[in-house]
Amino acid sequence: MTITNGSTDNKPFRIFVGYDPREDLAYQVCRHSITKRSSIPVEITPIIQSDLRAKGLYHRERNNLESTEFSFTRFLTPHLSDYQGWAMFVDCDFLYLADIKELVDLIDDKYAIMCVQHDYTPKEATKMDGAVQTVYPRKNWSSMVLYNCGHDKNRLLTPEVVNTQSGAFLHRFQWLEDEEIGSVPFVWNFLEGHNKVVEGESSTVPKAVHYTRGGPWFEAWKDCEFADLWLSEMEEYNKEKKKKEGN
Ligand SMILES: [Mn+2]
Repeated sequence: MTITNGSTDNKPFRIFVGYDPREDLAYQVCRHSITKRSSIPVEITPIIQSDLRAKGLYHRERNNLESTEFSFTRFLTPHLSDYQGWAMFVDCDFLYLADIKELVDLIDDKYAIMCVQHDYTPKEATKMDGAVQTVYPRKNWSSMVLYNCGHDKNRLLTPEVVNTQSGAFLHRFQWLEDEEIGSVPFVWNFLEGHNKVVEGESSTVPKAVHYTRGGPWFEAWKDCEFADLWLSEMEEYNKEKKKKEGN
């Protein structure tokens, strides 16, 4: 299969990161963790709800079941990519530990989307800063998705659909048939507190940690698993930021 917008042409690989003002630092560190390790050009854009509202692309009323500001806006990824090529959406609560090129190399044009297909029921009733956690099939699948934006089926994902369809329709990818959803190894959406590293099995070592319960940028989660990795990445980000500001 040929890749329409991966590492084989000169266009940067587009990455949209869900942005929430309450988690600005998480976004900055996630972004830093991608760019620092990437051997291919990437274009990283935060998905900011207030910007999309100002542009008239988003007008849903906020619902208290939405734990982040990008619960629905993430599904604008194909539209924001002009329904061309491939693009990735990822939550801001990810820490990348591997070169994003390895993920781009898995892209297969026969799929409309590709993601980690978790079989997962969360133990916690609440997450992050007390927002309500809801349980549904395909939980967490939409948190990191490679979108084949040029695929005919994704043309159905218009701003109108994103603004009016139910959370179930969108998060369960109900505009697609099952066989149009490709699978990516779980290590690319390694759920902190759920997925485990098996000693001696390199295929279980996370390439991207997803602090889905809340990460070390929240006081309550500063001692979570892989917190040390996130904190050292944050220190490095802060140092580089200071250096840039000094110049
Ligand atoms: Mn998340």
